Amino acid sequence: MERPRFIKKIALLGDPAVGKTSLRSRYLGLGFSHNYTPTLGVDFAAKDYSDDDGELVRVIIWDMAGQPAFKKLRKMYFTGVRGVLLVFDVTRPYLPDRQIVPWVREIMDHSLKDGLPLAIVGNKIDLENLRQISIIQAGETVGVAGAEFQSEFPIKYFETSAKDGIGVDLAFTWLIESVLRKFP
Ligand code: G3D
Ligand code: MG
Repeated sequence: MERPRFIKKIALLGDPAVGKTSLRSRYLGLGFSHNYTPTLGVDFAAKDYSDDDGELVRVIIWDMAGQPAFKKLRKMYFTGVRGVLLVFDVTRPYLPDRQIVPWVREIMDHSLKDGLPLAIVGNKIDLENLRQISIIQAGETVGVAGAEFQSEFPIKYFETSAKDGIGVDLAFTWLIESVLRKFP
């Protein structure tokens, strides 16, 4: 097996049951299942990614339990994280001060460089009839998150369905490429 030249660590953050573990399985090509088991603590998986120059990068994707009780544990695993996928569920009411701001502050507390490349992900867009956060409100979260960052890090909003596989590769690929640009 070819050895990757770099290892980059990214993390999935967001409230419980928004779809973090499902997005990761989808990205890893493991499909989607409806057996919800809350992630306990942290859990990781790796995927090799070929960058533009055909160089192999091993991406370690940490799935962090969203429960407040795991905050201390998340901190321990945050060392070396170079990018974050911050997930919310578009079928819940729009509460950016709770869905976005605390997570961005957590990222700021743990990252040495005043922020990190951040993909904000509105998940479960397949549940159209249950949707409570409009695409316009969802897009505004980029500004909400950006206001917390002290320096220039790329932030972008993506809409996904882990269930149907929509937007998932796009979000992960953008994040990984942003990480490779910021932390070559
Ligand atoms: P978490 O890791 O953020 O805690 P999970 O969330 O990935 O465990 O998902 C929580 C629940 O949401 C699961 O449902 C899962 O199947 C569902 N889910 C995740 N992503 C999507 C999506 O894109 N669309 C739909 N419709 N459901 C999704 P259950 O039924 O097991 O509670
Ligand atoms: Mg989980």
